[in-house]
Amino acid sequence: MNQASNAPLYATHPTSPSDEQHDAVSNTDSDLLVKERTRVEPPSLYKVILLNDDYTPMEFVVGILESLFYRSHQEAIQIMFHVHNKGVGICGLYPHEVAETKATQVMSLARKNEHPLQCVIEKEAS
Ligand code: TYC
Repeated sequence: MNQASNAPLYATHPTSPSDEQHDAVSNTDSDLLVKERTRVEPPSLYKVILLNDDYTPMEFVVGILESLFYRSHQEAIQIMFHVHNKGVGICGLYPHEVAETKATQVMSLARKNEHPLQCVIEKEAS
């Protein structure tokens, strides 16, 4: 191994709002070496929301919640009934790209099975 034995093999990145990134600083001979500290905001989260309809079978919605949102069977049944009774319900909270992908997967699986199930995403208040 041509690396100091205790050096990490990967780059670390901030994990909480209080974390700071230590930006690299150019250091030509004439520059002062000043450590810049830039605060990094955590990524915004988006709710993936299921909408109720009169035709999508309950078991199909439960299956979606188990397979795409990794909910337990009991949780999936609870969320499905919440949507059935209240009209809308949250499947999960994710960064934007993940939320978009989940919603697209829900709609795609629903259409393949000829169900009118609708799924939208909404930015979480921050
Ligand atoms: N209301 C549907 C029915 O009675 C079940 C359902 C639940 C549909 C949740 C959509 O997001 C949904 N078969």
